[in-house]
Amino acid sequence: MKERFASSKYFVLLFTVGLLWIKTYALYRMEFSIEMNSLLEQFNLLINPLATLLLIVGTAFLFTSKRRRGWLLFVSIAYTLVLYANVLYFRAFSDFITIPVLLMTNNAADLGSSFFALLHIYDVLFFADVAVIAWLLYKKKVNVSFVFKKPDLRKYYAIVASVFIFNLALAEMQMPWLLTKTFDREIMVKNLGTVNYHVHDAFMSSKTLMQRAFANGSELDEITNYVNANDVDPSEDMQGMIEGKNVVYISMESMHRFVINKKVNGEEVTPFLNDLIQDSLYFSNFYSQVGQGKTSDSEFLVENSLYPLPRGSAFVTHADNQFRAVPEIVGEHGYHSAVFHANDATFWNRNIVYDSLGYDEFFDIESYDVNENNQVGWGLKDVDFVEQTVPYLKEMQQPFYTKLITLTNHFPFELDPQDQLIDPLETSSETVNNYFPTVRYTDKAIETFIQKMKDADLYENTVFILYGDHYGIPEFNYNGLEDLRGEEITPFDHVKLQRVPLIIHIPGYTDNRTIDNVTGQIDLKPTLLNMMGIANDDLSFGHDIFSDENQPLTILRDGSFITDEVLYTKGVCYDAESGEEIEASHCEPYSKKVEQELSYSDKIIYGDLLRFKDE
Ligand code: GP9
Ligand code: MN
Repeated sequence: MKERFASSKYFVLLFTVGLLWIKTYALYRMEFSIEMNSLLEQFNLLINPLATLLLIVGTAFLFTSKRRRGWLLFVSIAYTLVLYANVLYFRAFSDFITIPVLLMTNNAADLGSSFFALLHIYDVLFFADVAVIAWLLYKKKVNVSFVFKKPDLRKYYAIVASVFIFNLALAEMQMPWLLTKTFDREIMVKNLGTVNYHVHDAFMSSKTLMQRAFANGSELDEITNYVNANDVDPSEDMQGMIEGKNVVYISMESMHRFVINKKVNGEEVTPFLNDLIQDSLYFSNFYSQVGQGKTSDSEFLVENSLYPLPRGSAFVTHADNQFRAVPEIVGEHGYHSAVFHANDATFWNRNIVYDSLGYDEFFDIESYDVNENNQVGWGLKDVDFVEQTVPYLKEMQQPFYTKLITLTNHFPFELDPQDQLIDPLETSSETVNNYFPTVRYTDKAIETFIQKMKDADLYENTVFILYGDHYGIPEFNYNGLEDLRGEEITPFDHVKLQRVPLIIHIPGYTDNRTIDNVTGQIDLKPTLLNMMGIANDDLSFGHDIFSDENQPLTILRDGSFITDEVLYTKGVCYDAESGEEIEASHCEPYSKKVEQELSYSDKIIYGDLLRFKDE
C-alpha cells in the first residue's frame, strides 16, 4: 500500500511532463519544419524540452496541495499557449516570435484579416492533452497530495540541472558558437527548446531596451560635431559619375584578399576576378571591419557607414532602430532596391532588418528552386544562385540598387567533386585545403553572373561592386596558412588577413587602376553616394575613398587600426609596410580618435540616436 502510494505520487508530475513533451516534439517535427542534419541533432531536438518541463511543472509542488491542481493546469495551459502562438507565427512568417517582434505593432497589422486563415481545424488537438490533464486533476481527482521535502527538492533540481547541462553540452558540441552567436532562431529552438529560447530573447531585449530608454537627443549633437569636424570633401572627379545607372553589389562570402592573383599548384585561384580587375578600380588595401555579426556586420557597415557592435550582431539586437541606410536614400532618388540571398529569410534577422534599411524586396530561399542536385554545404550553389537571380533582375524596375550575397564559399568549404575546378591543397589544415577550390568555384559563379547580365542586356547600364564580406580562414586553422607561406602568422599578419578584395567595375570606364590606400567597408556608403551624385548628409563614419583630402585611418572592431604608416594591434605598434615593431609614440596620436569613434558609433546604435535626428 505504502509502495503504491509512493509510486503514484510522482504519477501526475511525470504524466503531465510526458504529455507536454510528446506534444512539443510533435510540433517541432510537424509545424516548425526544422532542418535535421545529423542523428545527434535529432536526439537533441527530442530531449531539449525535458529540463524546462521538469522545472516548470515541478513548481506545482512548491504550492500547498489545495492550490496544486490549479497551478498544474495553469502551467500546462500557459506552456501550450506559448507553443501555439509560435505555431501561428511560424505559419505566417516561417519564424519564431521575438520580443522586438511582439512589440512591433506593424507586424501584427500585417497579419490582420489573414489571422483566421492561420487556424486549422486540427489545432484543437494541441489542447487535447490539456483536457486530459484537467480531467485527471478534477474528474479523476488523481493524487497530488505529496510535498517535496527539502532533500527531495534538492535532488529534483539536481536532476533538472543535469538534464539541462547535458542538453547544452550536446548543443555546444554541434554548434560551438551557439551562445555567442544567437542570431539564428531555428538553431536556438532546435538546440535549447522553445522556452529557453524565449527566456534568452527576453533577457537580451530588456538589456538593450534599457540602454535605449536612457538615451536622449543631446548625445547626438556631440557626435554630429565630431563627424563634421572629421568630414572630407568628396572627390569632384567621381561625383555623379554613375548617376542613374543600376548598382549591383556582390558580397563574396569569406573571400580573403590574398586569393587575388594567387596561384596554387600552378593554377590561378580567381582567374575571372584577376581579369576583371584589369578593367576595374581595384582596392588592394581594403579591410573587412566586421565583429561577431560576420556577414550581417559587413552589410551593416556597407549600408550605414556605422561600426558593427562589440558583441553580437546589430542586425539581431537593433533591427528596429531608426537608420538612414543607402537603400532608403537611393529610394528617394527613384531607385528600386532588392537583396538576393538563397538562405532562410530569418538568418541574421534579415527579414526584419531589410525593412528598417529601406529595402523594397528580399529574394530569399523561397524565391529559388533548391533541390538535391543544386545544393551543397549551406544551400543553393552559387552558380545556380546567380543563374536564377538574373531573370528577377531582368524583370526589375530600373534603375535598381541590389545586392547578391554568395554562400558556397562558407566554412567548412564543401564542394561536389564535379565543381572542383582546382585540386584541394595539401597543408596540415583540411579547412585551408578545401578553401581554395570553393573560392575558385565562386569565381566561376561571378563569371557566370556577368555573362548572364550581358545576355540579358543589363550589363552596360550597371555598375558592379564586388567585395569580400570577411576572412575565410579562422585563426584555429592558421597552421595551414603557415604551411603555405612557410612562416609564422603574427598578430600583424592577422590584421592584414582581414583584407578582402574590393572591385568597382564600371562598364565603359577608362581610368581603371589599382588603389593602394588603406580603406574599409565603412567607406563604401559615402563613396557610392558621391559616385551616384547623391549628397551624403548623414552621420557616416566612413569617407569617400576617392577624396584627395582623405587621410587613411581604418579602424577594426577590436580596436586595431591601420594607416598608411602604422598598424596597431593588441597593444603593439608596427610599421604598416615592413611589419616591424616600432615605438608606441607612432601609434599614440590615433589611439584616442579610434576609441572615440567606436564609442560614438556604439552610442548611436545602443541609444537608437538617429531617431532624434530630425528633432
Ligand atoms: C548566411 C550567410 C553566412 O546567410 O550570410 O553568414 P556568416 O556565417 O558568414 O556570417
Ligand atoms: Mn559571411
